[in-house]
Amino acid sequence: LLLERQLRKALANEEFVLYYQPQVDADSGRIVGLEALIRWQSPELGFVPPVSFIPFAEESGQIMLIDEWVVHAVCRQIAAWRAQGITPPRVAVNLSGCHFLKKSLVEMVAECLQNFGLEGRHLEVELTEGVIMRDVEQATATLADLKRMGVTVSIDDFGTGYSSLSYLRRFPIDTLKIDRSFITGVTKDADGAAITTAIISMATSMRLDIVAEGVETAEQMTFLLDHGCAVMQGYLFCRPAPPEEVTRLLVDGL
Ligand code: G
Ligand code: G
Ligand code: MN
Ligand code: NA
Repeated sequence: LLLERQLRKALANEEFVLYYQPQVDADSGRIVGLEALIRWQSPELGFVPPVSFIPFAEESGQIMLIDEWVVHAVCRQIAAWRAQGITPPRVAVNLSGCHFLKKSLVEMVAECLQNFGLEGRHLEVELTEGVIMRDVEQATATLADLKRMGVTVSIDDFGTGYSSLSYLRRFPIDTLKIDRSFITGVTKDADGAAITTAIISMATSMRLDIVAEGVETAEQMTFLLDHGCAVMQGYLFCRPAPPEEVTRLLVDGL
């Protein structure tokens, strides 16, 4: 297959790059986290967004190598910032479900951290709800191993999957990321506001951290602050940006 060959070449030739989007404490304006987002700059195809190749990479099995590249590249970047005297916040990586459920994941993460002299607390893993429910036993073991290492775990797109709420108690999860579709609705429709308010109050009572995704307007920000959610990610604060720009933001602030 053509795309399969192109992805193999992309890995070999370092055609992938990572952008980072800040997670901001809207009260203080401080950057409290970063999410790494992969981009493929192909000489033949041009700029290819992740939605156009991640699903294919998951089918072809190449996602394992891509995820490994991402974790490695993130650790390399964190180490580079630290070497420059910058203390970066925790960096979140999106891991594909098929990868998360492999036993080798924990070793791979541990090895990357060790290679760059980092600790688990430097890294966060983002998963979707469906991934955990697909194989509860394996997911439980992996989450426990990550927890022991100090790596935190957040649930991405929260509210859009199968929310068996009981799993939130059983699994060592640190953060819920409220899906962008609800945030878009908070100031527009009753459902968006109700669901967002319910997620915030549930997360708060379970002592989980919350991140609101896709915050684009000041009205959305105000709604979230008024309802007890201070950490936000979205175009209102910053688009995903290349490392040089993020370096500047970490030094000078937003
Ligand atoms: O900017 P955005 O188009 O980056 O990302 C689109 C989707 O691609 C997101 O839902 C995200 O989960 C996924 N994605 C982005 N970066 C990565 C990555 O490094 N690994 C995996 N597996 N998925 C990613
Ligand atoms: O992993 P996840 O599915 O959460 O990926 C986040 C996606 O949302 C990325 O594609 C990122 O570029 C995108 N994104 C981040 N902030 C905003 C925003 O404020 N508005 C919109 N429309 N998309 C956003
Ligand atoms: Mn994500
Ligand atoms: Na998301």
